[in-house]
Amino acid sequence: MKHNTFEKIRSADVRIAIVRARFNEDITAGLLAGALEALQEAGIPSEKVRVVEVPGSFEVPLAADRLFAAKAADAVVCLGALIQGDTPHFEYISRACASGIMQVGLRHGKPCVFGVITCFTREQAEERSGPGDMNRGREAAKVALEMIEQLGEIA
Ligand code: DLZ
Repeated sequence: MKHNTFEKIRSADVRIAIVRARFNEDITAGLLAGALEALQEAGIPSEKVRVVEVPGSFEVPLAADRLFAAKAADAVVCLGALIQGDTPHFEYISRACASGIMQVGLRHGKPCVFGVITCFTREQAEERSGPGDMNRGREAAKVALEMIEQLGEIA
C-alpha cells in the first residue's frame, strides 16, 4: 500500500492500542514487530503504545471494543493470523472477526484497523508477517495513523 500519509499528525499526542491474537503465535509476533516498527518510525513514543494479547482472532473485536470504551486509545490496530484448515472453522472466525472489527470502529467512531491476515497456507502467512513492506502489521499501523489524521480533519 503506497498511499499512507500522516504528515500532520502530532505524534506525541496519539495513543495507539494493538490487540494481538496469540493463535499462530510466530506469525502474529511478526505482525506485532512490524506494527511496532512502523509506529516507532512515525515518532510515536513507546509509552503511548499499549499491547493487549488475546487467545485468538475471534476474541480481538471484544478487546478492541473494551479499549475504546475505556477511552484508552485513539486507534486500535487489530492483529491476528487465520490459516485455513480442513474444516469450515476458518470461514466462521474470519467473517466474525472482520465484521466485529468493523462494528467496533463504527460504534466508537474511531479507527479500528483490520490487520488480521487470512491465508490459505502457512507460506502466505509467513510472507505477510516477515520483515519489510509486505508485513501487514506494519501496514495496519500506518493505516491507523492516517485514519486518525483524516478523521481529525473531517471533524
Ligand atoms: C479455533 C481456532 C482455529 C481453528 N484457527 C484459528 C486461526 O487460524 N487463527 C486464530 O487467530 N484463531 C484460531 N482459532 C481460535 C479462535 O480465534 C478462538 O480463540 C477460539 O475459537 C475461542 O473462541
